[in-house]
Amino acid sequence: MDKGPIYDATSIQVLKGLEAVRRRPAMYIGDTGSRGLHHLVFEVVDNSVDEALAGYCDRVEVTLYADGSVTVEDTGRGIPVDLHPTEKRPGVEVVMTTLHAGGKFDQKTYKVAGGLHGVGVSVVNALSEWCEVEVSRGGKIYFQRYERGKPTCLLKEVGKRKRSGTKVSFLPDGKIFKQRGFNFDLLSQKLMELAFLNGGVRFEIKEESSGKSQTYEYQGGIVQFVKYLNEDREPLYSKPAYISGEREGVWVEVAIQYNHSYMEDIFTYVNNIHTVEGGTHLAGFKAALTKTINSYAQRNNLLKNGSPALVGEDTREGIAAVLSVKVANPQFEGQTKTKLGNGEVKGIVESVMGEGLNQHFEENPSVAKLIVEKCLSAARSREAAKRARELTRRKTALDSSGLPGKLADCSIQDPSLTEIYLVEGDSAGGSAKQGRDRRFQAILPLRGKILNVEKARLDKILKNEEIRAIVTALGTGIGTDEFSPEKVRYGKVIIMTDADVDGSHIRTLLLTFFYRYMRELMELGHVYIAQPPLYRIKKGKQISYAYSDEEKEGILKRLGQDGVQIQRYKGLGEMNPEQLWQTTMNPETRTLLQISLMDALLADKIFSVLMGSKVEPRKQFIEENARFVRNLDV
Ligand code: 0RA
Repeated sequence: MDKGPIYDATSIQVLKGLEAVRRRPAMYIGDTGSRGLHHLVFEVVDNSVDEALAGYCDRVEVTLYADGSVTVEDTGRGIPVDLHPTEKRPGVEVVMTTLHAGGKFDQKTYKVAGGLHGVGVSVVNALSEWCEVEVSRGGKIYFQRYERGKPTCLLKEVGKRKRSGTKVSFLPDGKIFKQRGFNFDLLSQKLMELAFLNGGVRFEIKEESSGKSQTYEYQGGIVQFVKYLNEDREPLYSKPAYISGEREGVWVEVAIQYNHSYMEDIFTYVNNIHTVEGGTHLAGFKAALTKTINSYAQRNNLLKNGSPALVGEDTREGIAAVLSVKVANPQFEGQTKTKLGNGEVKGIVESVMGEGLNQHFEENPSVAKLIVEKCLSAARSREAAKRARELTRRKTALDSSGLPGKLADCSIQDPSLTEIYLVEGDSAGGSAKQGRDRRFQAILPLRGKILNVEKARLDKILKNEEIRAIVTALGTGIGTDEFSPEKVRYGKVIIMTDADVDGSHIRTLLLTFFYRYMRELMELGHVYIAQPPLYRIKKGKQISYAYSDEEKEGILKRLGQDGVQIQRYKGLGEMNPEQLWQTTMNPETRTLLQISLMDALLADKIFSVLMGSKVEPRKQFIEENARFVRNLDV
């Protein structure tokens, strides 16, 4: 069965398709870094989830192996194995080796067009050193292996099994990916998200080398998701509202629960893809929320006589919500292709949600009343914030150029070339000012406390002088109506703090601020953390810097112990301007840590837990996730 020609005229055509994927992988999976690598796993998992959505699969299992390979196994129908009518090859071989063949069999599932997901398992196959697929279907087990996309054998029967399913194993190609090795925690977090979005389906992940494993299964779906988001906050009432419905082939599902914080936490999904940049579905959600709350409040005389209507942001203060829509032909737009563009979806979401929410209010008047009161209080503070913002413009000590007095600006104006250092303390700020390259590096020294923005409203946040200086220096404005990331005056915003507990606290506060109020700057990769050295090691005239304890040990081994002087830097202030430049600021020699929001849900959790008001979850979280917290605090 293994003999005979594998390649005929049609399969040569096909291989040309996969060759195109290998030549320009970024076109299909976004990039060839860590993000693209992990994307491969989700490409396969998405297919399993499609089976679950079609009602055939209740389990997806991911296993990571020490050699960098991975297996995704599901209990779906199994990829068809019968001969494809026109290709004259087994369906599974066509699916594995033909671009965009995945959805052809099954028009009903919501396939993604344009986005990065849904490009098909064949892309995973093309970008793998080897790939093996095992299909259980019709009582039999079938197997085929591929190398760099090409079959190395014909599809063969290898056993018998009653249950159906698909098992895809692959090793990402070392020639294509810059680094291999999957991140258990990242994949695990994403599977948790899928488990919330697909209630009742069990997702499991295992890592062979460490023995770690996780299982996620939520019967309650997105209602449990919202409860999870609010876990570290105080909910306003106990039971989240759940609304679902369908119009014109678009499925809409919403869960909402308000909490006592001032944060707006809305996670939106299209076909299980997190739409970081929002889009028409989110617009419909917001419109329905504002309209429904206003009309309910009016009808029930909950608004004071003559008080103005609640505006959108009033109705979103302290909201935790998940919006999940399923759209047959989603159009993705935006910088990261995570913004839904389909115009019709806005009205559909608005109508489904408006109806459902109204009904929820009528059935739960006490909940409705609590929400309206919360919105009214938000409206009052919005007025106060407006006054505070005007104060920002007038009261910050600005020089003639309209910039904060303590900012040492750079001479170049082109943001693609410039960077600003936010520096802890005046003395380090002084060294940075002297040491910098003033053509493209600006310095803003920060003194005193940065406010914890998780616990305060915008009006209070804007009274904080340090934050006002940051906002003015960056030039982006702040707040729902005013924040414009495209106005940022510097391409890199670099946080530079001491390598001690205080420094790490200030760094977390600043990151929380950017995450909550300037998230797009983070998403677009503008935010960085400077990496000052921990040690200066001197032997004779030779000076080395070590950025970690391991590095220090390495250097000491190399130099030998005699006549070596080691200085441990506790603060940036201990370095003179020249040293600071050389070790931490010179683009030729420094390392910067770029903050990436690969996982928004995890980031959200980290910030709400670390900076929120409940102490117990914080302790527990730090214990359970020491690694993440450390990562954040690198
Ligand atoms: C093509 C058609 C059908 C299912 C699949 C592909 C499929 C692909 C993958 C990849 C991983 N797991 C998968 N499970 C299914 C429809 C099958 C049918 O009509 O019977």
